[in-house]
Amino acid sequence: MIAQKMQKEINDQINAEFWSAYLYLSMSSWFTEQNLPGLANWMYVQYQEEMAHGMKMFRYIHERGGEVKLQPIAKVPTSWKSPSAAFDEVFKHEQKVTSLINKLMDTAVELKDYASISFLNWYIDEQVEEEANASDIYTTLKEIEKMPGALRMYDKEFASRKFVDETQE
Ligand code: OFO
Repeated sequence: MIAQKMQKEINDQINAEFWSAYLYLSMSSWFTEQNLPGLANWMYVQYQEEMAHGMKMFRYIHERGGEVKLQPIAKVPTSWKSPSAAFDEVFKHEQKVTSLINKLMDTAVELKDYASISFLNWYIDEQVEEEANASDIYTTLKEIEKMPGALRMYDKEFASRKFVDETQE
């Protein structure tokens, strides 16, 4: 049985993951409206990934005999000043999520909840990739977004990205 404190914090994180999904879906819509379908697709895949991150926690709480308590999803922004501004927000948001995951790990360690430590290790590794991806795209966009031709070419690189659910063992 999972401890109440751990259960509450994972429930809060499910909400944070679903909020991330909602943010990236909003960004996907905005990129579509900017005629950047590749980046819109990248964001749509990111939305699917965040839903899967939340659902992995959802299943875990049940596996541990706990209760899932879904909470309201707060409002998300709907427009950005530029493509790089959107990715700057992604990067900063992912840094925040990393700190939330680290706090969850602190609680698991404090409670000597070894199952949760093992479970959360997946998220610790995932956050390294999430931050690196956002930072790389931000850096490139910052350099090229004033050059329409280069921006269109770069956008095409993301058109074929497909969602692969890495949360299923
Ligand atoms: Fe779930 O990794 Fe992004 O937020």
